[in-house]
Amino acid sequence: MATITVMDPVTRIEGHLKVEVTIDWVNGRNSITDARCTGTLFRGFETLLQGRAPTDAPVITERICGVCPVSHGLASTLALEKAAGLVQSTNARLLRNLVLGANYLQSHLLHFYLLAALDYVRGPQKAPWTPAWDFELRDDPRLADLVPHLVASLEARRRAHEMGAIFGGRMPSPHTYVPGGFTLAPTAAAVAAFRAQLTWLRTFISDTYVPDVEAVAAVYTDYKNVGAGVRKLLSFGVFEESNDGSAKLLKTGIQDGAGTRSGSRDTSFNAAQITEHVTASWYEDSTTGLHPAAGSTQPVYPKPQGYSWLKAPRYGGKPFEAGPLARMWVNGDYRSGVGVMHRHLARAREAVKVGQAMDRWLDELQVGVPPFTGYDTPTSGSGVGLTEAPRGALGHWVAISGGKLSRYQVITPTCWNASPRDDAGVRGPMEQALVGTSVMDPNRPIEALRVIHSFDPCLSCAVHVMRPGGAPVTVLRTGLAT
Ligand code: NFE
Repeated sequence: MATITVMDPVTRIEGHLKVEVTIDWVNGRNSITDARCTGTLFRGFETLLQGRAPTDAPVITERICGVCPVSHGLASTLALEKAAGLVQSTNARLLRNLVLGANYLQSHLLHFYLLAALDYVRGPQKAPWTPAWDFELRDDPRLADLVPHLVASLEARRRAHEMGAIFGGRMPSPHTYVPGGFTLAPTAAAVAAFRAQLTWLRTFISDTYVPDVEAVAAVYTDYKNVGAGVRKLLSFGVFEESNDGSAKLLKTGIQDGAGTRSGSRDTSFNAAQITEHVTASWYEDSTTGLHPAAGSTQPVYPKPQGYSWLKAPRYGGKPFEAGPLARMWVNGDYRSGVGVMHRHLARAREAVKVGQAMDRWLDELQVGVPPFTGYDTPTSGSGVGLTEAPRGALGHWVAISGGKLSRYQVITPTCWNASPRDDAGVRGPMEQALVGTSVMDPNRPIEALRVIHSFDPCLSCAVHVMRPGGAPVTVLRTGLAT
């Protein structure tokens, strides 16, 4: 008889995700036969932005998440510049790339060492590594270095944050991303300080992070073939190499059938093909299938078919996986396969590529040249900012009317990956990746966790709570919120 195991919440991710898996005896083993991913909080940022000054948007949307605020600030800034018909200056582009790069490095290190690695090795037997599920791990000497690196990685992540703050002013949530440019002009001293941190981090990435991921992939090599999912990959492209955004370090495109003989790559990505379905989401049914530029956020809870606060984004009506594997695949940098270990390997190799490009962008910076070239809020207009957050494709769609924001829609990477079923009843990428996964112990399905963690989900980005009429939040000088 089938068992239904509910992981609520899934731990060692960002934000609050509930995953329900149905486990049944199939062909002589326990296998996941169905899965439902639930975002358990309403985000509401779209609704609270309406009627505000457009220049508020980068500051407010950076609060969607503390792990990838830079991406939200950038997407918002790009959307506002599109609406105003502005093109960024060279120095603004380079500074945006450098702070975003710092954020990528801290996020990738955080994901592997603090969130995913404990699926493969036992951490020190004290908090924060305990309590933990007791399950069988592979005892292999190739993993011996990984445990001390769980602690060593903390310094690496701190350095990445400190590096981003050199140009970003603070981390997380830098306020240097503004329509019209960037608020800080680079000095020679800042460039030198940034390069010193970057050099240390690039060494850590190449000598520690990449070997650790490769060791896990070698010991758990069977996990290359676990959790493939939809095999449709999507990248909006990121790290602009030209001021108009036509050239990017990681290119825009989609890949259908990744890892199969009949796979086809399509670089003619068309953002008009994006829609959001809400049949299985707690939003008004009449708003399903809308393009985000015409999007609507009308919560309805409960409703009969609803099981998530995440909408279900679709490209050409189909679910697509977003993330480092999608980016690296579309760009031609990693095409070894699709599955749990391929996601980890592609993420680590992306860190190498981004770190290398950051060194070049530092060389290209024009010391002393102001990166802000002016911005006037248009009376009306619309624009889209498409970029890539560490976890995948991120889009902000804005409309301005009477000089105020009249519409704002955000689609985050985790909405693509952890989406619920769409209007056709088709499961989202993470749900599809879970189905078919073998499980040793239905009460402690570590195999399911490995699949989930490989996507690096962030439910903070995907959903957020808002308390209309709630008590105001007071921020004390110590930085603690009451
Ligand atoms: Ni909260 Fe985020 C990233 C965005 S994921 S971390 O990367 O956008 O949905």
